[in-house]
Amino acid sequence: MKFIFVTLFPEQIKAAADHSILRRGVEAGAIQIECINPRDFSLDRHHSVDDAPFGGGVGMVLKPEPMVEAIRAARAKAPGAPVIAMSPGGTTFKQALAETWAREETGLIFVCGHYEGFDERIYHWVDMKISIGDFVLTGGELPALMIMDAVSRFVPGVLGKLASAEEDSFSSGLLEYPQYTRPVVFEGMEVPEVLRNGNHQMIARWRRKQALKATYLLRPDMLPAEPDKLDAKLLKEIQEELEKDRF
Ligand code: 4GY
Repeated sequence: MKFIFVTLFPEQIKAAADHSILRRGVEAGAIQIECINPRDFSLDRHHSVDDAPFGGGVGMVLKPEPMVEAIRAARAKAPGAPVIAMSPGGTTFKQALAETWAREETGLIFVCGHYEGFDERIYHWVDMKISIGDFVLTGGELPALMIMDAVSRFVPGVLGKLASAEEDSFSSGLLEYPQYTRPVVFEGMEVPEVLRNGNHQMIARWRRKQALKATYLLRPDMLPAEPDKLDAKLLKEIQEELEKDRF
């Protein structure tokens, strides 16, 4: 899977991808990361990439020429790849999109802005605007890195053999069940007995119930509209237990 970043700060991208699972993914050849710097396409003497906004106001705006030439260079390296601009005003990124994009054989192109933003005309060369949440950052690099990270987990060869992105929280449609490791008792808090007795059917049932309970309490909007027989039974148990605990 090829990720191309159009960015004025390629070092930030390379540093973030140089650790842990992403680094292994690169070393294994499962993902490739490339950066294209608009500054390399600036034609003036000072290699400038920004300028003052027409109409006045604070800050600087990214000039269209170097930005668009950098996007063209990215498109040439990944023909057919969607060009995604990171913007707080875009559509909110979701786990389902991470799964979809991991199957994108053309790769992905992220356009990262800085300062007060892009000259509006660059959006003519962009396929979509994506936001990672309702807040404003200093640049699009961190959002683009977050998206690459979420997408990479679904690319074959990135997670270890035993881990699967499809099996974890959100992909299952529920929040994660609690996990424990040694010691059995930590500062007076014990690992639930069911996880230690080796009954795999009971463990699976307990985990499903805990995932449903966490989702019921924290993200009821994510619960299945039409739960199957087991989920319906577990949800009923959860509600009855919570009701009992109120007194
Ligand atoms: N939130 N989601 C975000 C962001 C920074 C000025 C354009 C976000 O995606 N991007 O805050 N980006 C801005 C900074 C130029 C990008």
